[in-house]
Amino acid sequence: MTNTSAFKSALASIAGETNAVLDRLLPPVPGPEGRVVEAMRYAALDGGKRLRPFLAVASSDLFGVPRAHSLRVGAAIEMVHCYSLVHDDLPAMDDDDLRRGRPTVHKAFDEATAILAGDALLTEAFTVLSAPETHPDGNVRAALVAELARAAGAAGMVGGQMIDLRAGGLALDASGLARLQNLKTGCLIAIGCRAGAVLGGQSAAVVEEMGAYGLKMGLAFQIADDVMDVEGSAAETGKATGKDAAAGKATFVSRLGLEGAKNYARSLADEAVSHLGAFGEKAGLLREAAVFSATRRS
Ligand code: GRG
Repeated sequence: MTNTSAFKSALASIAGETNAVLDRLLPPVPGPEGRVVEAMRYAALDGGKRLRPFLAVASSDLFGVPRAHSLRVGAAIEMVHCYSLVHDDLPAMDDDDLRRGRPTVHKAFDEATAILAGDALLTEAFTVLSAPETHPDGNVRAALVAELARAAGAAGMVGGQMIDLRAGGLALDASGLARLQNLKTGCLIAIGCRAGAVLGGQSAAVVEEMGAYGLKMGLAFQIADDVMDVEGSAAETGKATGKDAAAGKATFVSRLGLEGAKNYARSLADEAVSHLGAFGEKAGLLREAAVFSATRRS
């Protein structure tokens, strides 16, 4: 098996395990409130690469963390990711009709239900992290809660989304774009890598090193998204393409050119890999994940 196919098969297998955990964590409920749970399940099940759970599990594997723990952390991060997609697709934000090859949540349900489903996915993630099934040590659980809160909030994803919504008026250059994307997308990608080290009881220095890997691979991942918006089709990506150019949005492609953006993504993947040096062969899947992020087509 080549390294890349080993990565793809690990990604698929962790996605399958994550889907089963999410299914168990989000059971349908009867009564009128059941509609929001139905929308949460629509948003969180059936679809998505599950890259963030993969990173949480593969990073945890470096430190011998039981899968039962790392899969719950991966599922919690995925809930936050799914909430961000549901809200990002709303008319008040990106106004998208298609996500993961299906109608977005506000199209399949309605806007109010989509807002509530996103809110409930976000809060449910913290219920999962704070439960003893996630880790027997309350200090570790508190550290995970703090990590996810920081990554998702105004100092992370929400802050990045705010900059993005204002970006038209900010005339961002490539380094301004990198900051935006580190906040908007990178923090939530990096948190899975950091969480693996936290679950494994590692020092702050190791948590930082894993986070640096995650941030760089996350930026490569985002640049590949900009490239796909120019080169990809909706059939390949499962969402509308060509939107950035149509909206006149600053992207890595508009700032660096198509080849410049691809080269930057590749060099970030190399930098990401340089943070894994201490783990030798054990980090093979994470190295491949960085390459995938820089060169992906979906
Ligand atoms: C609404 C608070 C709030 C934040 C939204 C992350 C985000 C912030 C919006 C997503 C917008 C977007 C399409 C960004 C491009 C990169 C990205 C995060 C793509 C989606 O992630 P994937 O490719 O998706 O991991 P799947 O469907 O595979 O999970």
